[in-house]
Parts: sequence; C-alpha cells; structure tokens
Amino acid sequence: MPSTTVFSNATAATMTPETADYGLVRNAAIVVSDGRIAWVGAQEALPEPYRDAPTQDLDGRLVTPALIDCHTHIVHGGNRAMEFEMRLQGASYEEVARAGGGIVSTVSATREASFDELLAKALTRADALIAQGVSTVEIKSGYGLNQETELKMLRVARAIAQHRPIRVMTSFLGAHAVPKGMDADAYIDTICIPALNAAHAEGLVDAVDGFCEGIAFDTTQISRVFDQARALGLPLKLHAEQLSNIGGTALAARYGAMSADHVEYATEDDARALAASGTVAVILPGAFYTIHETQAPPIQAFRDHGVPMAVATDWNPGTSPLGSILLAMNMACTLFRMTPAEALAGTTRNAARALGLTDTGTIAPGMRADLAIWNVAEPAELSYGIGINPLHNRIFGGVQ
Ligand code: DI6
Ligand code: FE
Repeated sequence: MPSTTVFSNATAATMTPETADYGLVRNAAIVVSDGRIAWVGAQEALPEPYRDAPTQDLDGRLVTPALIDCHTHIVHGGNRAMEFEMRLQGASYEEVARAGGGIVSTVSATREASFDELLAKALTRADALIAQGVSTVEIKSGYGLNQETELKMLRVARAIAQHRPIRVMTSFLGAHAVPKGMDADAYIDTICIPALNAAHAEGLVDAVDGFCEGIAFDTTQISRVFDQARALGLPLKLHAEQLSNIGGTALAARYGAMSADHVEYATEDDARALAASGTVAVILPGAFYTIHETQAPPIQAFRDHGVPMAVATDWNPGTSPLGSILLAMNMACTLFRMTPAEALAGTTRNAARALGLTDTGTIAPGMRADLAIWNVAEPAELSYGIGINPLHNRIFGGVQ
C-alpha cells in the first residue's frame, strides 16, 4: 500500500474555521499521506510532487471531514420500548416509574448485563454510526450509579475502539441520576466522586459530565464533581438547561467547560457567558423531539454572540433513542432552523471542539485523514434528507 493517495475530482467541504460556510472547494484534490491530510486545494494547483502519486477519482462526489457524534450514551443495557408504549397510551411519569420504567430500569439492566453483553450491543450501535461516516464518538457512563458499573461502562466504551475503526472519547457521568432510596448529596460524596477517582486512576476518563437539572443534581452538587475533576486535570461538559433553567449553563461557562449540552432553556445571558468562555453549545434535537419539548434552544442568541454550536444524537434509551447523526442534523435544521452549514459544522469542527480535539473535524494540512465521501454533490443534501444515508466511503486515519 502506498502511503500517499490523491483523491481527485472531489467537491471538498473543508469546514475550516476561516469560513462561516462550508469552505467549499470545487474540482478539488485532497492528498492523504501517512494517515494525515498533506494538501487540499483546487485540482489544477496540485503540487508537482503529488502528480504521480496513486489517485482515486471521486467523480465529483462531496468529501467532508468524517462526522463526530460528540454526545452519546450508547453503552447501556435493556431498552425502554415498553415505556414508550405506555406513555403513548397516556401513562404518567409516575405510572411509568411504578411499572419499573424510567432511568432506573436502564440502571438495573446495565448493572445486570455482563461486559460482553454490553459490548456486543454497543458495537452494533457504533456500527450504525460508522455506516453514516462517523469517525469519532463520545460515550458517557451514568447508568451504573455505583463504582463497579460506572467503571464497567467506561471499560466497554474503551473496548469499542479495539474492535472497530472508530475513535472513542469517554465522559464520566456519575452525576446522572440519584440512585433509588439515596440522598443526592450523599451520592455525590460517597459514590460519585470516589468512582470518578477510581475511573481516572484506570485511565478511563477523557472528560467529566453531569446532569444539572431539577430531577437530577443542582449547581452546588455539580460544582463538587467539577472541583474534583479540575483537581484531576480533567476537562468538563454539562447537561444543562434541558428542562428548566437552574444555572447549569452559567456554571459550565464559569468552569470553562468544553461544552454545555441541550441548553433549550438557556437565556441570552447564558449565550454571552458561553461565548466568553469559549464553551460549545451542543444541540440535541433527538431528545427535544422524543419528549415533545416545545422550548427550542436560543439558536439566534448563540449565533449573535458567536457561541460555537455542535449537533449530536444524545443516543440513549430513554429520551433520545436516535441512532442517526444525519437525522440529528436534519432535525437541527427543521426543528431549530439551524442552517445546513451550521449542522455540518456541528458534527465536524465544533463537535471536535466540544471534545477538546484539535486534530480532526476539518480538512486541512496536518489534520488526521478522517474523511467521509458522499454520493451527493452539494453539502446541504446531508441535512436535507430524512432517513437517507448517502455515504459512499469513509476514511479513518487514512485507511478506507
Ligand atoms: N438527559 C436526558 O435526557 C437523559 N439523561 C440526560 O442526562 C435521560 C436519560 C434516560 O432517561 O435514560
Ligand atoms: Fe445526554
């Protein structure tokens, strides 16, 4: 295998930060050398040394950075279809909980599942994302709520990258829910923080996340987790303002978190704070759709203040059983009026930023050769289709 390949006759959406749009180069050539992008530009400007290199003619196809799903919970046991059915028949939250549904049912199923069972299920979910051109996936813990299971989830997440050509970034989400019969403060201090320390000691944690919400943890409790994360030198993310505004977004900004996720109930002041701290707003339309939310995130305020926006699936068994990053992009446009260029930046450049990654998410010299080649001519087609997968080929670290 030659170490240099020229992809010619491409339409390249480089998604480089200098352009507010796609950074489109028509009749483009992209040179991949030893797993990295060596050169990108107009075909006729291809530098002399590459002109004799092995070439693949892409026949005008669109090439984008490979997609990045920067917010998922794809390691979990069981499913919540029964709850879905009950809800549609009019059951209340309490009735669902009494019938054994809700987040606690996923916690039980995840505790009961073996490592191998969890891995097998997670691999099929990872495969679905890979089939849509995803090269990097973030995966959270948070359905264990005890040390043993939180660590098991993170080990499974790490193992995915051993079995599939995909990069996995883990987030410790011990502060996801209060286990049944336990006090929230006691949980944070006696289980969540010790589990974080243990997971970090095992090298299982790339970032620390929390669920800051009336039904989960308040800003004081999240601060304790964040302080410990800081002491360990770990970057932060936060589920904030999904169902109400209790100050999670402001907290995330204050701590310089990499991202604040959901943010339906964020305000203009929150947008200002995110912009000042350089925190990415991660937009999760799958959860908005599933729970019939009516409050849309303040996209225009994010735009006005220059908050980078990412888009992700939030793939989880309860509020977002969404296994399609392309559908997440479509929903971000249709439900929230994001532009297709914003949606694509949200699953490439800004998704990388939400994960603290600087070597992927754009097509530029020196970046990893993580590319998606699509059977479309124009980048807006990626967000326009509903339930259509036009992926032609995916290149992961230079390997097809
Ligand atoms: N936000 C959500 O919507 C979910 N978790 C979170 O942090 C709910 C997870 C579940 O219901 O399983
Ligand atoms: Fe989530």
